[in-house]
Amino acid sequence: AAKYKIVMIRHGESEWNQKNLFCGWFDADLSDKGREEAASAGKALKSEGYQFDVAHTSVLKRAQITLNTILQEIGQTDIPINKTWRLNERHYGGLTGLNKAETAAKYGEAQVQIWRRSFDVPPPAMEKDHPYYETIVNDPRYAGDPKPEEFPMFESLKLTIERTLPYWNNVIVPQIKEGKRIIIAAHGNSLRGIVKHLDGLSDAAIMQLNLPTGIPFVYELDENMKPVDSMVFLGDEETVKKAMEAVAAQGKAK
Ligand code: DG2
Repeated sequence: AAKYKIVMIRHGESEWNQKNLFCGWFDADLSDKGREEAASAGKALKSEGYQFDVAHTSVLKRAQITLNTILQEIGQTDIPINKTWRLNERHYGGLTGLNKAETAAKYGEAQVQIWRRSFDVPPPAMEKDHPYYETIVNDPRYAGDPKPEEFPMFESLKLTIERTLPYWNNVIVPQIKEGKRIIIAAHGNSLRGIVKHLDGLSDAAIMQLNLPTGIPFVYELDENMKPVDSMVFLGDEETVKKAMEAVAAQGKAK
């Protein structure tokens, strides 16, 4: 039987999602549409009576603004918010800032599909002469954490999971077990990592999952943290399906 419930959400559409650019650790803002998605998500949670004790998010503002908007909508701006790079989007390495459709036109859709969705093939590294290298590496929010030797220059989904799961297991799970009601506002790929873990999806199965922006989803877990109900979106099925297909299609050459 279900004992715990946890809500997760990928941030609303960012300005870089809108422009179809690989974003990763670049700190893009939400687009106007993304702000609306965040507000709608908050309203949907409110109408179902959701309240939370603790929130977790990344250090990136697209996730934080989404979370803050939701908390405003549900009248809970005062709950503790934990921010961690471990929930950041996967680091898109040298692809950061490139247009996904143009990259598909240049390298082929199959290659872009591998870069976006393969489990363990990483994107090329972000080199020192990359236009966003300095901005990301010298960002004061990362001073000391991650440690210089763990600071990524690229990440596959596998590498993303390796730094997200310790946070899930060591910080979030104990809170769930204490009975805390939790919301996580994060990113397409950091959340795919958590979903893969919870649902025990194979490396092949997780390739097929595209998370839509700004639609909350709920997991009901038993006492052993096994899902009784997986990824139940607070949105109508057709809208969710279309939004997932649109994310998948971002890697097509136009
Ligand atoms: C997107 C995900 O991350 O891209 O980094 O471009 O969730 O922060 O918008 P998010 C990015 P895809 O893996 O879907 O291409």
